Amino acid sequence: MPDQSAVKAALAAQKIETPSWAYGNSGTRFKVFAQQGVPRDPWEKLADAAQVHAFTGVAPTVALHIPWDKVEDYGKLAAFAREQGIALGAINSNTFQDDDYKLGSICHPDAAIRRKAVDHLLECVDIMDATGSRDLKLWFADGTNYPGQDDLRARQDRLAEGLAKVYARLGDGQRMLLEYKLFEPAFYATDVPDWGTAYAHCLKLGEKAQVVVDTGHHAPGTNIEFIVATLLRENKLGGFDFNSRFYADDDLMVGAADPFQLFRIMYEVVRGGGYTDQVAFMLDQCHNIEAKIPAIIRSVMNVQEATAKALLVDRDALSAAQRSGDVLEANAVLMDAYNTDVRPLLAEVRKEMGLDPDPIAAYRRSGWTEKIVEERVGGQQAGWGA
Ligand code: AOS
Ligand code: ZN
Ligand code: ZN
Repeated sequence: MPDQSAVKAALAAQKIETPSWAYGNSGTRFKVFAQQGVPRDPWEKLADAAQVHAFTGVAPTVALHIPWDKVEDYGKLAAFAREQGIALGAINSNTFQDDDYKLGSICHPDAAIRRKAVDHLLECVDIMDATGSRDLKLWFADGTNYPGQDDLRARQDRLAEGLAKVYARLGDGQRMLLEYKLFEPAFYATDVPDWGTAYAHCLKLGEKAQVVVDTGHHAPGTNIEFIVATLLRENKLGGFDFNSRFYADDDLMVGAADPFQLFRIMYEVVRGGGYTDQVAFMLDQCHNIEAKIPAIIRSVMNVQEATAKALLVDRDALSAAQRSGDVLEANAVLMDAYNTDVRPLLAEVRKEMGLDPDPIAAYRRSGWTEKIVEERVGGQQAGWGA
């Protein structure tokens, strides 16, 4: 059996990044239901993120999205984050909300549009310099809707060219995380549709380029843990965008739709030596109908629970069963860990960290919700419609 104190230490050391856009109002293309007390600017998003960290102890960074979180002085924003007891995390670029990008951004047939997109990405690296962020997270909405609309191979060439320009600008200790997505908003062909395409580009770019796995970006039934295992083997897993999906890119709370899948993913992370700072655990979610801060706390806890179960797998017993070809026993060892109620263990970890064992109850008692509802009038939309 894994050593309990080592498991607890590993859980206490976990870092889960929350996304700034999860704190703002969001919805589907049918309706955005505004909530009271949501942040009106990036500063207030950071103040909310600091609450999540204060009650969980494992959410010390917040991902920014440019331009949704545009400010005059990013150094000042980073200093404000530090005052709140947190830090700024990955910088997410946006090359999808401008009329110019109708036919794509860095894959666009027109060189002037490609230049504009690359300039935005370079600006994001400038922002990383100011905030001290390590990771530039790239997700491209580029693709085509109709066969023949554009040349699939030429688009790959343009993608490689644009990425290389941004890669060349990365400083020491900075990384580029390339996210793939099977579908949406392009429906016939997406320019970075799968881990293989992302991997091929990252491999050519160099070691500062890594693949990011968004759990909502696959076809139904995809074995995501296999992708995780493969990328880790190749030293190309840069991180995760965690969320849950029932149908498509639903961006629901991680661990809500399929906690077993999350456990299997976390097991491959642990098994593959990926439980280090090199693999970023980020949330990429929108809380459209539920209260946002408690939902983000719940999401962090869901990741912690899956991680705890993954750490509890009796790996010696598992490999003994695997070596002897004992199919049922091997499966049982894995399921034993998955079926363990890890909530008491995590409550102990929290107590040892000086935290309340029940972060959601503690948050609710804190009066923060009442305070922001009273103080903030006219909350900001996350910027993300669907
Ligand atoms: C889009 O589908 C991707 O998941 C992005 O990672 C993300 O949701 C968006 O870029 C917000 O920054
Ligand atoms: Zn994502
Ligand atoms: Zn997504």
